[in-house]
Amino acid sequence: MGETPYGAIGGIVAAGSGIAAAELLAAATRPGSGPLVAVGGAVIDATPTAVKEFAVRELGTTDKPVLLAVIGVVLAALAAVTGIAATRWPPAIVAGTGLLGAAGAAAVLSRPAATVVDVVPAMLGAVVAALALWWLRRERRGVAVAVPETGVDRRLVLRLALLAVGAGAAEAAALTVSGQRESAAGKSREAVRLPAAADPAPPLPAGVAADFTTPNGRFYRVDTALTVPRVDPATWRLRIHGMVDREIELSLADLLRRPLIARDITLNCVSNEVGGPYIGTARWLGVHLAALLREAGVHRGADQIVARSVDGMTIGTPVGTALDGRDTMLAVGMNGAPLPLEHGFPVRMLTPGLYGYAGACKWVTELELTTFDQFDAYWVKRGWDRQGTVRTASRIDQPKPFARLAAGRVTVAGVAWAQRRGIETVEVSVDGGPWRPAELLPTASADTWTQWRFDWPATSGSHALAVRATDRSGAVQPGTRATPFPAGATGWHTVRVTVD
Ligand SMILES: Nc1nc2c(c(=O)[nH]1)N[C@H]1C(S)=C(S)[C@@H](COP(=O)(O)O)O[C@H]1N2
Ligand SMILES: [Mo]
Repeated sequence: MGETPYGAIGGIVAAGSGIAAAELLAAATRPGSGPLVAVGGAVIDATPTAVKEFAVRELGTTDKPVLLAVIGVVLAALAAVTGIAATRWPPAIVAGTGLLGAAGAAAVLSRPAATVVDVVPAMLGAVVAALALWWLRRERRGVAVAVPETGVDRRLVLRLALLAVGAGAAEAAALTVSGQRESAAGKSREAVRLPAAADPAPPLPAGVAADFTTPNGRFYRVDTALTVPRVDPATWRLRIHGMVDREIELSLADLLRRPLIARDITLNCVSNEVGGPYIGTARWLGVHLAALLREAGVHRGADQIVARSVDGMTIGTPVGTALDGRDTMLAVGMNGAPLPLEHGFPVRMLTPGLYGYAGACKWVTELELTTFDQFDAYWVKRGWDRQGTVRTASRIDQPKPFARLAAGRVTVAGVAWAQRRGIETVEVSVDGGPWRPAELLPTASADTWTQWRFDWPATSGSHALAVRATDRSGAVQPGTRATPFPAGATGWHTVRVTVD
């Protein structure tokens, strides 16, 4: 083997050692503050909206593993280049590891919750990587170690193996430590006892479909958190401040002592494509926000609530949507259980009628009363609509696209939603023909989706089924196609099928 492959492998092994050391120190001292996740977070924040939309659309929830894999490949390439350069020009050791360490430290500092000491793991990583590269320098003089026939440098191979094993062990230890924290977070969630609602959800109407409520395990998840934030419910606090007469600070126990409401509410993501999966309905338990805001005394002129989460997300919600009588809440429970960690444990916002990015901050710790003029929240900075009002929309769930069906009676079914306004009618059109009314199933309220059914006498051939909804304000869902950016997709969901 020549210098170049040794250099490349050496570079990768040295970088792996540095990263493992950094991740271990971070996991042991401040979980979630490691440089790898920080780089991922910085990349997510810097990713242009078009690329984010593409990732959400094409990759769904695998977008995060894919991102980590891409970062891994890029890092390996940079490490290999550093390693090769180091075989020719030793100062490259310091230059390369220094640059990678600085990039890691910068990414760590770019994280909202970061403090200066959080750069220590990245710096340690750079030093470990540099020492490893130095140790791996191929001996040119002195003891002859190369076996001439094969060109294999035994001592170098041994050192590479030792470093690889050490890095593997450190990485395994880091994963064990964070795994333990994770199960501790899970246990503290299980220990939370939620009181019953003082104002319970109206019972679901008779005849509601079995899949009206989305089970927690099947509820879509959309967020920018590369690792799920672990919030200790014992130390969690919510601060309500800004343009208020009296600041309020609440612990979880304080929150749970207040009268709780339970409501069925459909939540959906503005990034959902026409026909997309990012929508679900759950029975949420929480504290009505209006009461808390009245206690705080919101100043005249404050038109925006900026919710901040432990991971630095900011979500701007119009003040009006918390005070106009709708069930805007600080939710603590979802379908009879404490909020799942990935859905915002211990507390999240929920605003009926608004897309998640505008009204549903997870892992929330702060509500600041301010104005839209004064502050742009995370997604608004990236060009998304300020108001985030849910558009009237509908989806065909059955039959599936490109299904092969037998001729005869076929049930076409799906959901339609227009939270706050409610669904008035759903219509289906076959092959661009007249719109025919679908049967609406019972639903909980205007804040939940409406399930629908349509009996279709299918004849053989290939057919296009389209659906459109009309909400109770009389607005008909428009057929014009619009992308999710900047205010939610429009267009009729159309499914093509073949009937034999
Ligand atoms: N802290 C935090 N809250 C967040 C987000 C986020 O990235 N971070 N994403 C929002 C978006 S875009 C949506 S659609 C909903 C999704 O909530 P879910 O994952 O519980 O379905 O959460 C909202 N709350
Ligand atoms: Mo979203």
